[in-house]
Amino acid sequence: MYHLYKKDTVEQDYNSAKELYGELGVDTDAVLKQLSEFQVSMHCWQGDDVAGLEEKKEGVSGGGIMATGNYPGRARNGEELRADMEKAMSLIPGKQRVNLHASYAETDGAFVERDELRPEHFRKWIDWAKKNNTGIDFNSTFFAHPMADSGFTLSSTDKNVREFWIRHAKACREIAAAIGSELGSPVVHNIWIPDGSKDLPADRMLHRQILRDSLDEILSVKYDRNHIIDAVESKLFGIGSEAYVVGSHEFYMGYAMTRDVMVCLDAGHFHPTEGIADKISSILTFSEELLLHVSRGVRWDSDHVILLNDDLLSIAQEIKRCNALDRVHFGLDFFDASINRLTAWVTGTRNAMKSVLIALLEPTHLLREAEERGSLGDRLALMEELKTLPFGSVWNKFCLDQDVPVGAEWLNDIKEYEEKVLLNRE
Ligand code: RNT
Ligand code: ZN
Repeated sequence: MYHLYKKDTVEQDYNSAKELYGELGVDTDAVLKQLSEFQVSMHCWQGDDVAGLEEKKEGVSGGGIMATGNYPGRARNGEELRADMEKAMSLIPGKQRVNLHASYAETDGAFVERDELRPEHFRKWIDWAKKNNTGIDFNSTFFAHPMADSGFTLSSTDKNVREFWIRHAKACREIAAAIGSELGSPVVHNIWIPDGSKDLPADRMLHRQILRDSLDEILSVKYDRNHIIDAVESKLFGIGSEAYVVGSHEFYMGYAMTRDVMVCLDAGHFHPTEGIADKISSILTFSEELLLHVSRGVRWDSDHVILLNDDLLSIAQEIKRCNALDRVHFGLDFFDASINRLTAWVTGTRNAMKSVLIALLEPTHLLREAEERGSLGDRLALMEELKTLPFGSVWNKFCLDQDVPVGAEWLNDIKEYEEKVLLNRE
């Protein structure tokens, strides 16, 4: 059994932290309120290793992404996936949205091709979201499908292939808009394609022009922004697309800025030492909104469970310092099959919330004052001193208020769920 916190201790610690932050000009009660309204978009694909729920015609191909590991208990159907996700969410303070992929359609045993998907194929997800009072986000699925086998989808030179995927994306946007309208909360619809090549292409431009035109065709159908917000996600390289990725960062920056769609920055899709935090203020200078896929790159993999490390903290800090909590959509994107999948979800999502809490607790005005005075030594020293403020006491109080386990207590719940539920799955 992991240590159980005493309510009184949590309250006492919070009160002294509150006093200290108060002296620095930070109102912790107001921060807790703000944090309780902040939404993290939790990705369903951590629960089943990105397998999806489709009735498959034949074997699937990966598109350069894969979850490694074979920890027991993978969700095998929609019911199990939703139950696992619900359990994980019960251990995370704050509000979550549910991020779906088109491959999580439920079609009652019938094979439905990706370009024929309809809102009703997501009825179970929608009803479940309503019951849990959460929003939904959505992704077209351009991988794990025979039509993606050539390594090209929307940027394919083959008209048949290209048009199939254009129809798919159009169907997905219709689904997203329908869900957004039904739930009364705009659905973020994200497009990521695996297109690229293992070795040096002779014509890099051709596929990019085709991709531009395909996207224009997809986005020519207009929807109410209160129902759907479109995003495009870049990548540097993938397995099998080491030398060339059609949808690079520069490509989508240009596309998004000229077409008024959101850029999606995935933290794992850049050079190993290149963080995404610094990009936030640049993009928000020109764009109203921004989508993040918060992930963790480790060498060639871009999808490890996120840690409360400098990368994550800098992202949250930038959102706060740009005063852009309502302009940044905070999505998670990691998948680990080598540990209990709920542990992965809960660890990563709690970390996302913690990072935002730490950022909101920052007395940014003190840093700005030092900067304005030109006291750069003070600014640096202050940033370092702020690192040891008692944010943990505020976090524990947040968990207590939100009626979720404090500290590592939640691992007890996971263990019980693993024994009772997960280990009974074949
Ligand atoms: C792949 C992209 C993409 C996917 C998910 C499943 O490199 O990051 O966002 O991980 O959509
Ligand atoms: Zn991503």
